[in-house]
Order: sequence, then structure tokens, then C-alpha cells
Amino acid sequence: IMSGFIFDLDGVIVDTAKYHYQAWKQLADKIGIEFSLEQNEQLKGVSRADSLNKILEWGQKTISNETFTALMKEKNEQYLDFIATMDDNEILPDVSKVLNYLKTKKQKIALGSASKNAVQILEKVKLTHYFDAIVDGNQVTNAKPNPEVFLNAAKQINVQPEHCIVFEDSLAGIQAANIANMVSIGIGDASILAEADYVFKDFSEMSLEFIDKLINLKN
Ligand code: G16
Ligand code: MG
Repeated sequence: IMSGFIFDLDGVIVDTAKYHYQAWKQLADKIGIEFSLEQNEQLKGVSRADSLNKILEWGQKTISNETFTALMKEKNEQYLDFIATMDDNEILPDVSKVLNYLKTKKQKIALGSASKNAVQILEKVKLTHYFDAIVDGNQVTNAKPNPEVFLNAAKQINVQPEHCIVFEDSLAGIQAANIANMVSIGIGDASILAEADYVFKDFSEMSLEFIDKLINLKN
């Protein structure tokens, strides 16, 4: 019996969403655009370029391609400064427990992230060795809710989409998992993630019995 477990990174394995927010906030302040936590919610799972496009749209600002590239670079440098301080203390509750359990049950594990910094972050928090495949923003052209990232991950671990389970903190990611015909599990706020098959506040709310159920789900 074999399932594929696909983890989103930001907001599921580590709370880098707060660093994305701070980096975008600083940039928005600098160019004179208001940027709220609510708006930040809409940037979760969204690529760097699409995020900047949305912020500019909200602020009704048009800029040259050159400035656009410079602003993306500036945001990422700020973000990388935050990332540099990360260690395994930043792994979210019971993520390691779940990864360990899946390993002992010989399940396939993949990463499905929109981030171009995913490999670096996994290294910082020392989780790289758990993953049979890593699909991130460097390999994907269509952003969530397009299912490309998850379908690509399923292919790399050689598991049919119907036998894959996706853990996601963003609505776009839940939608992508649903479109891919995978089991979608929201990690976070149930009111935001209402389209998910299941929602948990975090992994500490998820029992090992439930994970067993996922392993045996559609086999
Ligand atoms: C993450 C975040 C997004 C971020 C995107 C791109 O996706 O949720 O907020 O904009 O990656 O990140 P970067 O600028 O590092 O390439 P995910 O899919 O891991 O949640
Ligand atoms: Mg996320």
C-alpha cells in the first residue's frame, strides 16, 4: 500500500509567511502602497512576480519592467536576510512527527512549493532528507491554483494523483489539489480553507490514526 504525501512549504512546514509579509510590507511602504495582513493572505502560494503585480494593482501603480525586476530583487534580498536566521526551531508543530511516521510506513513524500527559495529553506531547517522529490518555483510555470506543481510532484514520486494527499495553507493550493484530483488537507483557518476535504489548525491536531486512514485511503 502506497500513497504520495505532498507538502506545501510556506505555512505548512515552516512559518515563512510572516517573513514574506514583512518583506512585502517594507517594499510596499517604500513605494507608498498600503498593504494589509488581509491582502497578504491573498499572496499565499502565489509566485513572487504575481504577488508584486497584485500589490501594484491594489496601489494602482504602473512601473517600468526595469523597476519591476529591481523591486522583486529587493524583496527577495530582504526575505533571504530573514531566511538566513532560520533553524530547525522554526519547523511548525508536529511536522517532524508526521514526516517520521510516513517514513516508517514507507510512504512517498514530496514537496510542492511555489517558492524559488524552497531548497535553501529545507536545508536551513534540516528536513531535506525526508523528501523523495522536491518541486518548487524553479520548475513550475503555472502558479497555484493551476495543479502543475502537484501533478509534477506526483509524477516524480511515481504515484497516481488519486493516491496523493496534499497539505496546504493557501486557498489557491487547496484549489490546485482539488483540480489535480488529490485529497486536499488544509492546514490553518477553516473559514479560509473551506474548499479542502479536511482542515486542521496544525499537525498537532492530526492523529496517527487519521494518517493511517490517508495511507489506506483509495488503495
Ligand atoms: C510561497 C509563498 C508565497 C510566495 C511564493 C514565492 O509558496 O506562499 O507567498 O510568494 O512561495 O516565493 P519566493 O519569492 O521565495 O520564490 P508556497 O507554495 O511554498 O506556500
Ligand atoms: Mg503555503
